[in-house]
Amino acid sequence: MVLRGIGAVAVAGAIAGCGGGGGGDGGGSDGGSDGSDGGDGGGGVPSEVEEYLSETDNFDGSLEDATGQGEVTVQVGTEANGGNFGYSPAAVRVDSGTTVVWEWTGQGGSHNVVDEDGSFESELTDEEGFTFEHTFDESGTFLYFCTPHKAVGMKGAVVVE
Ligand SMILES: [Cu+2]
Repeated sequence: MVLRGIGAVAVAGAIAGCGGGGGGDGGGSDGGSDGSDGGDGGGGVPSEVEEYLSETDNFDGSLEDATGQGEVTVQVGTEANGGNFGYSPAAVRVDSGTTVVWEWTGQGGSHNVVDEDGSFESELTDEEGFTFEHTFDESGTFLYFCTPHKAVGMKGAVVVE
């Protein structure tokens, strides 16, 4: 029953098509151009990042684009905020799955890397060459700070796409 119904519709369609007649089949509209001109929307700085880093003097208002890299290094204890109290770059954009490696310069006393939401936290150390890493598997915005120097603006952000 059901099959028969469908068949009838198909036949009717075919007949209609034939009747429509004649014309040269046209092939058609190849134009198309497929839309999607890159773009991708990237580039914007989340307002929570701008707000969080508003008193971080080495944040220039943009995110360092580190997408397409499996691993990114952020220096800890670079010259900023009235001493060697900066993360550099202060704000990065990465793909999910990227590992961020923080590397201590040994300048500016003891620093650490503490996520505001508790996703990660390093030791507090002044050891040059010390590293701490975290792999960002989920997209989102991560804000972090250095405990002794948060008050002077030693803060950073990782935006994970
Ligand atoms: Cu610090």
